[in-house]
Amino acid sequence: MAKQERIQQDIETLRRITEPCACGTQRPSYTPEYRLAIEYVKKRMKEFGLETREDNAGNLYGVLAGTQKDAPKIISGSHLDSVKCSGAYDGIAGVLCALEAARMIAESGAPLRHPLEVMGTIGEEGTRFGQALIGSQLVEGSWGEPQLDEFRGLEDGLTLRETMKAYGLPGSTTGVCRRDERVKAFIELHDEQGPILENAGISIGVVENIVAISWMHITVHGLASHPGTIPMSVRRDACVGACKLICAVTDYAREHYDGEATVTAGKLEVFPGNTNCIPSRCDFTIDIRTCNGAYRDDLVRFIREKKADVERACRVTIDVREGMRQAPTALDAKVQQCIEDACKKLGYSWRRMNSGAGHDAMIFARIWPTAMVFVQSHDGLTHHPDEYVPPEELAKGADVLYETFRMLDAQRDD
Ligand code: HGY
Ligand code: MN
Ligand code: MN
Repeated sequence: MAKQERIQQDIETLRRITEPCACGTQRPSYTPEYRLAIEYVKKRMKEFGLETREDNAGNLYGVLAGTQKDAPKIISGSHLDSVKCSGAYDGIAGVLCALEAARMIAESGAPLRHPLEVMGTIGEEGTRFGQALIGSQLVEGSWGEPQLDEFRGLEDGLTLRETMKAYGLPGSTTGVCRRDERVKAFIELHDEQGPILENAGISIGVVENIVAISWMHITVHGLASHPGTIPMSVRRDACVGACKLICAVTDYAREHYDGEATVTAGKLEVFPGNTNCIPSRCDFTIDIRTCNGAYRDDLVRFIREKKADVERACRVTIDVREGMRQAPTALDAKVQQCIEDACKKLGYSWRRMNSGAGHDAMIFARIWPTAMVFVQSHDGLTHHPDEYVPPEELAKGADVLYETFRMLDAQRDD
C-alpha cells in the first residue's frame, strides 16, 4: 500500500473512534474511546516493528532501536486527544506521519544510530479538565503529583488521579518525567490550522515561534430577578456585564493589536438560564494569543482594569482568574535548519512561519531541542469536522520527517 493510502487509512480509522457527539470526532483523554484509539495506534506501531509502551500519564511511545545504545533519542509525535466536535487531523497527523517515517526507516535496511521514538501525548487539549498540555507537562516535569489531585473534570468533577485510575493507570506520575534524559531533538508535525500555506501554494511550514497563551476564567455575579418587573436602570444583569467586558477587550485587541494578537471568548454559561429570569451569574473564558509577551500582558492588564468600569455600569461584581499561562516559545534554530535542508533535498516548497496554535512542542522546547513541521490545512479549517489535509501533503510531511531524522542522525552528538 502506498504511503498516502496507508496514512489516510489510519486517519479515517481514527476519525471514526469518537464518543457520541453532535458532529465530527470527539475523543477526550482517559475515555473508553481514547483507549480504543491508543490500542489502534499501538497495533500499527507493532506492525511497523516499533516496541510500544504507555507511561503512567497515558502517553504512548513506539520505539525503534538505534545501532548505538547510548545515543540520545530522536522523538517525534503529537497528541491523540481532541477538542469537542473536532476534525480528524489535529494532533493525529503528527503521530501518523512520525509513524510513517519510522516505518520508512525500519524498512530501509539502514537503521539510525539514534533510537527513534514516536510519541502520542495525552491531554493536550483542555477539553476534559480545562487545563491543556497535561501529558507533555508531566513528561517535562513542571506538573506532577499535586496536579493529579488539583485538576478536576469539568463535567464529572473527578480528580485527574481518580480519572487515571478509572482509565486503568496506577494513578501516579512515577516514571513519567523525562527532563533528565538525553534527547537529540523533539519534532512535532502538525497541520497549520490556518490558511497561510495553502493560500501561498507552499507545502511545508518551518515553525520559528509558538504564541504565548493565556486562558482567562471570568465570573460575573449579578442578581437573579424577574425580567418584567425590574427597571433597566436598577437591574444587576450578569450576562450584560459579561457581554460588555467581552466586547471591550475584543474591540481593544482589534484596535491595538490586529494581526499581532487574538482574543476569543470561546465558552460562556449563563445562570440560572431561564428565559424569564435576569441572570445571576455568567461564567466565560477569554483565550489570549500573541508571539509578543508584552502584548499578552497588556491584554491581561486591560481585562483586569476594564472590569471595574463594567462593575460600576452594570452594578455587578466580577472575578478574573488567569488559568493557563504559557510563555511565547522560540524553537530550536539548528533543528529548524535540518527541516529546511530536508525540504530543499526533497524539492518541497517551504517557508518560515509562526504558530498561532499552542502545541506540545512549546512544552518540550523547555527541556529538549525542539522544532515543528507544518503541513497545509485546507481553508485553514480546524477544531471543525471538515478539517482536511490533502493526502499528498501529509505524505510530504512524512518525507520531511524521514529526511530530518536522517540528517539529525548523521550529526555528531553534543
Ligand atoms: O489551543 C490550541 O492552540 C491547541 O489546539 N491545543
Ligand atoms: Mn487543537
Ligand atoms: Mn493540536
